[in-house]
Amino acid sequence: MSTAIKENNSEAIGGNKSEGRFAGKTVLVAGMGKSGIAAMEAFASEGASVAVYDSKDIEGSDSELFLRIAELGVTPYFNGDEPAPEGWDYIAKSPGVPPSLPFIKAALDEGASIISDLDIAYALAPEAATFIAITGTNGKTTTTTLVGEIYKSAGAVCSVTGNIGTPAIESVREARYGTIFVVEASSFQLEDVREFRPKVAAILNLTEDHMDRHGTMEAYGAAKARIFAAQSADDFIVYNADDEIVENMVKSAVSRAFAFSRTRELESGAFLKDGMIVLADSDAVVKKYKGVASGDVMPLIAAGELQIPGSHNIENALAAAAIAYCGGIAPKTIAEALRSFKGVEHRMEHVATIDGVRFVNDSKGTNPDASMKAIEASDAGILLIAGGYDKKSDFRPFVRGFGGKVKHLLLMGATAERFRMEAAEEGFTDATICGGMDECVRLGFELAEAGDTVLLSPASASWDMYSCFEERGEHFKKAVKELMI
Ligand code: UMA
Repeated sequence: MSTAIKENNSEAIGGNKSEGRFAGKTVLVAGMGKSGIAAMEAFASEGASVAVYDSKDIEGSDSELFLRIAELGVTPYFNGDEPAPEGWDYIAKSPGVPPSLPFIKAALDEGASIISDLDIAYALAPEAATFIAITGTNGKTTTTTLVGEIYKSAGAVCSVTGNIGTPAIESVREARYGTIFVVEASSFQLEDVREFRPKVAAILNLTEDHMDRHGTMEAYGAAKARIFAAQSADDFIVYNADDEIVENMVKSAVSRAFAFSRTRELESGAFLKDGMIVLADSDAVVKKYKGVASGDVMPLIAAGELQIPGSHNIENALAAAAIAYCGGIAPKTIAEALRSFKGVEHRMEHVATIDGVRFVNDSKGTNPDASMKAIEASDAGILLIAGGYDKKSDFRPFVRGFGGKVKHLLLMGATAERFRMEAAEEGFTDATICGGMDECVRLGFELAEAGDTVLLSPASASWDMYSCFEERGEHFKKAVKELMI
């Protein structure tokens, strides 16, 4: 049980731990992906009465899961079968399930509450757990991984979890006393949190994404701002001082603000000074480390020593340094971890160089802004593989940002046709719609000259053709390997 939960009164989510936090509660788990399965297991073992819903036919597609559901005595609602709205204490809604589903709205009208997977994880965390949570439109995965590496370098028992891949509910149930959870938190996971209270929360940036789900930037920003909603004055909110929207958002936080900036020097925060990544804590926002006088600038490493390319990665490194510093890690340890960090799979991952053509996997580029960062970090001569699930993003600003670096667009998936049209509106007509990944990779290689880069950075989610961006990235890597046979 985390410290903050201990301070909460009887209104806290769940109840008394000794009798099972959710004993006697009726819970409907909506969505049976990774998060839903973890929630079902957790509620069943806590003594709740559990039902599960999925629009798919789990019985027909995943017999192992269906057997487990039967073994736990859980009631299934699958394949169009919807539960009655009344009688639920909690709707444990998976992140990808929209709150607008009619049976969820009806259940809320009948008095049920939505409980987010982060609140469930927080309620079930082991004694003396600490949560660090990182959100933002882009850079979350790299920053979260890097913060995890910093904590590991410091010898901490650390679990890197959340949107990055493992549901936080699963991680907390496997963890031991005193674990530090470094959580990548998406807007889908944050929009319903009530009690989730990270010791250090961070908002990296905010640009247009997930408009199909949130509708407006205001709603999207409000969901992200939930990350600091339960914080107190003892906690920290780390934010990007170069992002005006984020800077304004954190003004309503009661926690202590600690900024990072790639463009200007700060009184307190992480920033660049003469090419060095440095920390300053002149207001003693965090604390004075031994031998560091208040006001001193603490140099970490030269930005050029980072092994992850691009200016966006300098931002990620600054953010990670600020987060870890607020979390109590000594500057020397932060510096060592920054220096040795090699990056994240599916994020500007170098796959192979064949006949002088580089193949780079940036499948994690799931929106135009993320893919823009990939373009910025690459040299001219890009054969760009893009397109996928339609999140209603506008591709025109992205195409305007190509800056002469992209030679040809290889498009696939649900957004291919709209992407091609919007590119043409911007005067970019070197585009081909392909039948899928294999064709994109083959054609990209055919069109490329030595020194060029075939870059997978789709600016779209993967869900129209794959179950996740990792699967898309693996397909790209397999298609590249086949070129070598
Ligand atoms: N489902 C319904 N009805 C619906 C929608 C979905 O029944 O209207 C069902 C699907 O049939 C499926 C299940 O819900 O069986 C999927 O649930 P989910 O989409 O919440 O997926 P999980 O497997 O639980 O994965 C989620 C995150 N997915 C999403 O937010 C879409 C994963 O983030 C995360 O890694 C995982 O929890 C563990 O925390 C992925 C993601 O794409 C990486 N995130 C988005 C992003 O980064 O942009 C936010």
